[in-house]
Amino acid sequence: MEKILVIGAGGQLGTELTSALGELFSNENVIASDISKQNPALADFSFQQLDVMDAKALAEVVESNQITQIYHLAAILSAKGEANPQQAWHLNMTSLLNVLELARVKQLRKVYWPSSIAVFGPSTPADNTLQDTVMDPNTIYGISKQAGERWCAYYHTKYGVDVRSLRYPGLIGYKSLPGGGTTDYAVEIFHKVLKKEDFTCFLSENTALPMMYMPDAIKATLNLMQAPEEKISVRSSYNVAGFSFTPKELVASIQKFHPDLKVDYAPDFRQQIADSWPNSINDDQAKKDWNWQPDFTLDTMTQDILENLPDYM
Ligand code: AKB
Repeated sequence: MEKILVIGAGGQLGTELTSALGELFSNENVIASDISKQNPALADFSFQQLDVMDAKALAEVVESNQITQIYHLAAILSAKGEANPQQAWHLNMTSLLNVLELARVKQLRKVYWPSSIAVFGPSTPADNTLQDTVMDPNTIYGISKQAGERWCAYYHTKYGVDVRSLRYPGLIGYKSLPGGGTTDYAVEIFHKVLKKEDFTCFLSENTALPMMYMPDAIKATLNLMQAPEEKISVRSSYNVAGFSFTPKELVASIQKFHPDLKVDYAPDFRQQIADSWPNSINDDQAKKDWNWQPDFTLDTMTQDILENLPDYM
């Protein structure tokens, strides 16, 4: 029987992934944890307030709950990381090392840790970016994700830890808000339109970025984690793609339902981060290894969010 610990369960991805894991393994086998107090969306789960930087406290939670798998989602994202690079590096790296080391010592069955398209940089070919290509990240978040990928591959090769990872594009969901990313505009705009407010976008209108709708991100994560071990040929982190769009294309998609939406563009420091990331991602390896296929397009996502977001606002 599997007992799962989700670290960073109160965040944008965590709240939805914890629910999905509860459906798969049943809620009593999933322990939600976060440095913040319990998110009301996690009311149906056992909750541990936990600072993953405290290796001893982490080991105690794992031991007392007989945890067999960890999903470690806590991280400082790209835009927020630039405000305090030392802190972002420290949190993103030390927390991962605490988890990997515990997985080695306790022989945990599986570990999940998200990487990001932020591992790519200005010299990476921007269109249809391949799994294996130039990587020169220039945000501290991207640098920590690239180093983290190497640590994951190292723990797998050297100690046999079954750690798996995806390079998420920008994740868009309606159930919770993102915090501190460069792709956050694509969530904020939906809140503005439903409040009938104008939107000022912090990226320029033609900035194409890889994005993914949350149900596809959850599906990709669960598919990867359930794939037989011998199918996992990438032990750093898999490229996965949903779709790519520019702010202008997202606005046009929303305007099919809300023609009165007004947007202006005031690019800030996040523009430079976005410009260093790919426009689109090649995920052939994920398709080949564990049959990855996204379900949503830009327009089907837009429609789904506009229908469902009002219940969460
Ligand atoms: C961010 O914008 O920092 C994240 C990411 C792409 O990893 N959403």
